[in-house]
Amino acid sequence: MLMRKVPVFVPASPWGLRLPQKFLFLLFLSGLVTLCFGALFLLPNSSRLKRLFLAPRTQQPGLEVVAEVAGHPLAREQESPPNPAPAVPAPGEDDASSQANARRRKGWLRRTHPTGTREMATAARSSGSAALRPQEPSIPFSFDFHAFQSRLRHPVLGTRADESKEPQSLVRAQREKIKEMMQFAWQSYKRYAMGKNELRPLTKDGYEGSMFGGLSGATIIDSLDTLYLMELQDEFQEAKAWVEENFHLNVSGEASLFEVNIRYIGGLLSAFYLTGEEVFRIKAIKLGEKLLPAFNTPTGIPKGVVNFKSSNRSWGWAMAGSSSILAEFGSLHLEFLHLTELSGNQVFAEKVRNIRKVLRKIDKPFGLYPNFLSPVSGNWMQHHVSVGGLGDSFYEYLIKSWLMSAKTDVEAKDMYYEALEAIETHLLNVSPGGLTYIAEWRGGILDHKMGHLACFSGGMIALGAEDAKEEKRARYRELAAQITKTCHESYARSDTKLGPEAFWFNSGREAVATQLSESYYILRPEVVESYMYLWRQTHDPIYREWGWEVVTALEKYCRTEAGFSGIQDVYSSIPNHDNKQQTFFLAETLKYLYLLFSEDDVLSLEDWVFNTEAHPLPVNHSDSPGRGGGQL
Ligand code: DMJ
Repeated sequence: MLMRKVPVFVPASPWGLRLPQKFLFLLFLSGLVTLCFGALFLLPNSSRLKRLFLAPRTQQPGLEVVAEVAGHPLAREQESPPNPAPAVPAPGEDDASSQANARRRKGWLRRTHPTGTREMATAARSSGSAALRPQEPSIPFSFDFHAFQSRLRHPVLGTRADESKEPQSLVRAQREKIKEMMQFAWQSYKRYAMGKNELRPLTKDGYEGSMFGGLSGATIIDSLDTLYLMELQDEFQEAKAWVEENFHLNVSGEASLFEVNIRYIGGLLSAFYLTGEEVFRIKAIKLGEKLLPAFNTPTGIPKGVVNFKSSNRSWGWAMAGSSSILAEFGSLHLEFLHLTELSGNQVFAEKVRNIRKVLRKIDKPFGLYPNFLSPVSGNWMQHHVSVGGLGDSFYEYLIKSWLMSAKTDVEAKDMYYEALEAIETHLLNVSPGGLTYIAEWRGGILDHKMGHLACFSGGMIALGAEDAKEEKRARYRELAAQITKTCHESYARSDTKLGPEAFWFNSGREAVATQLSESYYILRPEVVESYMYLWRQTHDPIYREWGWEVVTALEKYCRTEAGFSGIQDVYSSIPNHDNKQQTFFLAETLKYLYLLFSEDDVLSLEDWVFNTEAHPLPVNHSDSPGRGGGQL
């Protein structure tokens, strides 16, 4: 039987092509696509098309971040959940990248102007505005940096009136010395630890620590505004370039909400407000978004630890992990309002307004704010009250919220003066030797000690004195001076002329540490911070004298071959270094010292408030013409 050969079934394509024909057709098609795609590079102004078609890796690093914040498809770092609030508009990307590169090539703010100062601010303005060019109608920009700058009452870096009057003055030389210290601290960090969070000057290496959830470069971001202020232009450029190229947010560790906020967010916000450089604004907002999950609690009081990857928790040591800390959740207000101002995203302001609401409502024992609060129930967890560690910057942010709002946030003002009244009544003491101090309160019992951290309060009370009720103003000025004098005593009574971490007033001893574990000095700023505010308020030369004592002591006991280090015992004149150059030494201690020896119009207090890491944030001068709907 003849078997008929069954034809092999070759399915025809919809166009009736057989396999070899199909292959040839596809080959031709792919060639055509490659040709068209390649042609994009040859077109004269193809950047817009490139933006449509190219993958993120081909963009400038700074631009990738712009895209991330804008929710742009180019987003490379997809670490955070999609932002439910309106996306931050991106600036003109092409202009920003090419001009930023050009600026880097030329060197930013070269000394074409003899004095720097006003001119420097102008140069920064144009540099910033170039990065923000609003000509791209499809990508509107919501923050008008020019208008913001025009509202400032003083040039950012002042007029340097003292330099023209007395070019060789002592104060100028002192300022120069502090600038040299900053340069040395920066260069040492750069040489041995660039990109790490902190420098270890003895071992000459870097240290990441565990507070920042995998974020790096804390020293760089904390230093940006100090470098700018001191006109260390090359160093500022180095820092900025690092932020543009290496500051990545795709981390997944556990971080302190407070520390990331005051150092990173604060540092980036200030750098933006001083320079108008978009990269700082964008990174600040993006990082701010990463902090938002910490607020997912029944009360909206955030937990202290934010897990950049998953859930959040309170500090294990804070009431067995169940409490949030007053100084931490109470020190977000300034930065978060500015995040809203710069992003148009209300979510940041809502978070801190809610914290305010909870605190306003809750019962306060004797009008005092205890340090631990449950983010679940909204109840106090313990009756420990302190103007030092755990409580400190909460009070600071109340008065500064009032000032930053250009004196419109009356609620903050009222809360501040009510709290201060309670502190005065229940915590304030005068020692037998006549030293005024703020003790710590434990359910009605006083610990007669003050921490170094509490020494910021002299400056805070001075800053708030002017807006107190008429009958309290002189009292608060005097109180500020007395507390600052006590803190100076804690320095003067040590062998190194640097102050201990905590000092006591009991058993006949006054303003000294009573045990070795409290005798260390880790380059903290609070005492010189108060000198700076008291100087600006009184112009009493004693504050510059005291400030200079600190400079001398830092040089003698804390300067090492490879940077500055804390010391373990201020009562020993043979220093035992702790091998850490803290980031706040560059952000705060050196900045406040420099300002102490500067004219009052340098970062004028009319225009700026300093966050608790000494990063200047602008006052909302909403009375000025052209003000556009600010939130502060
Ligand atoms: C800084 O990080 C801040 O000033 C904070 O408010 C308290 N402690 C350090 C410096 O001592």
